[in-house]
Amino acid sequence: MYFDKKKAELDDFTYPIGTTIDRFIAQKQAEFPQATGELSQLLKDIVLASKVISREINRAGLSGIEGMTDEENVHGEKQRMLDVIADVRFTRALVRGRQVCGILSEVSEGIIDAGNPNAKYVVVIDPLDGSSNIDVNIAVGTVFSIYERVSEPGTPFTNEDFLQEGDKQIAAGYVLYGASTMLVYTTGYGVNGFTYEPSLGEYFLSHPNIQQPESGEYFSVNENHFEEFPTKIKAYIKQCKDKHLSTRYVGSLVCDFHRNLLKGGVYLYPSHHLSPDGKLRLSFECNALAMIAEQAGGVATDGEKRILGIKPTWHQQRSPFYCGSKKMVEELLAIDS
Ligand code: P6P
Repeated sequence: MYFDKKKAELDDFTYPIGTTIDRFIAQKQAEFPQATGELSQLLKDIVLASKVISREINRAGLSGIEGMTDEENVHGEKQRMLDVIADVRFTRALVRGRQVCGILSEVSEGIIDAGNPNAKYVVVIDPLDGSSNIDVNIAVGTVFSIYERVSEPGTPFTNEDFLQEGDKQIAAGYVLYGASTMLVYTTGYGVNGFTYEPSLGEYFLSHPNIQQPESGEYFSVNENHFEEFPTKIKAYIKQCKDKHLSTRYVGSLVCDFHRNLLKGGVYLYPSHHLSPDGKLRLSFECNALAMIAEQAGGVATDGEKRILGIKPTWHQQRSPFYCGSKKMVEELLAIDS
């Protein structure tokens, strides 16, 4: 005999599941009648690869893929297996999605030819930033930038396509493989965050229209080379301590950036004698996060110039990186050098 469930009892089973990322992307595309759907497809290709990487990371400890390969990257740094796996997953999804003509990956040597010379977009990606943290189960991230190529569609891509300043980004975002997997991105019209529900294999809009608090209680910096930091930075760090702000430094850029984005705070990676141009890479890490920060009301600078206005001269160009809550970064910039 069937029980007649009262409507109120059904509410537990009929609550709205929310907006999936695919539906969100489609809704945003509809706001631009001239949109062809190429950017939407490209974003979905990144979403797909991120789901696969989320699964690999969440079982890394069991599948023996936490260790190192015998490969080195362009900096002579040993590559981890998950770096390579993430690189393969993202580049394969992008190539098969057919919306990019070329991919510049922090893991791969040189520009990857996507075999789609008519595609109008290029992607610059750090497939797995902070991957050394995986062995100790600390969150890591993917950082990506989407640019419109400057070379003619139908011709081979050029080096210039991958040396554009951050202001030229069509879209930028990151994936944080943390306690939950989140994808946060912008196309220049605000910042939105999506949380992955593995049991459904879907991202759902969980953080609409993210606004970075104008100030915050956190500053993120590794002070191992404090004495060699620029004077302005040393003075700013002392200011933070005098205000009893809290140091929060995970050593995983996307993690630190995401916390500061939601709670308010500032991330500092200064130049010092061992890294005269800073450690972070302008094209692979700084530009995407700087676009997200500015779109959310924050500020991103190299200590003098806006990050997004810096024209890279080479793919691996590094930059000092000071990024976060508007008032906190402005206080840093206001300090006389
Ligand atoms: P340090 C990871 O290697 C990374 O690129 C970022 O994710 C992180 O914020 C930074 O370097 C950590 O660098 O010198 O503090 O170990």
